Amino acid sequence: MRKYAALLLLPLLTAIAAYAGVVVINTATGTGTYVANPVKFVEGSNANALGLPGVTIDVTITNNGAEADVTFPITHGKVWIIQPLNITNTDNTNDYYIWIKTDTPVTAPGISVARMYIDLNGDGPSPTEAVDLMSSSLQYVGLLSAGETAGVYLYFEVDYSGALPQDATFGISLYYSLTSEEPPT
Ligand SMILES: [Ca+2]
Repeated sequence: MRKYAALLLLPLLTAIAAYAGVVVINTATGTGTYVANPVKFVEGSNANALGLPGVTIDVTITNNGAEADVTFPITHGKVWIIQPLNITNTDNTNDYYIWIKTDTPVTAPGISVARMYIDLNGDGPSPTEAVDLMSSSLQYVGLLSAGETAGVYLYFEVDYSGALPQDATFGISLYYSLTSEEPPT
């Protein structure tokens, strides 16, 4: 009786060893098809205009409108920089959902408020179109309609006695999508 039990056990151990050594490989390929970027940065109405004495609102657009760099003056008090930049939807058929993520928040001393406004409907900046440049979260702005252009506004509050504070720098990313599903960041 004890002899049979030993014989049955042996094939079972062999089967387990065989499964552990099996590897199956499936494959996939991918192809990215280029299309022109439909939503892009373009120069605003005050691009390259004199902001305050000594400082021009300097705007550089690169990578077919996918990237922009803006320099501008700020000073003591409350400062608006009006449309250095626009965001244009060159797609005449589709609306796009717009988010802004502040990648590099403003941290300069003396700056208590720093906002970007995306005027989606041409009636000027409103609180619902505001993006906090002092917070690094992804912020939904709204829908940019087919063929429309949104004006970008910057707003700062500087309360600082004595000499001017250091330069205020920030970095943002513009997210756009045909669907309202919040994008990964
Ligand atoms: Ca507006």
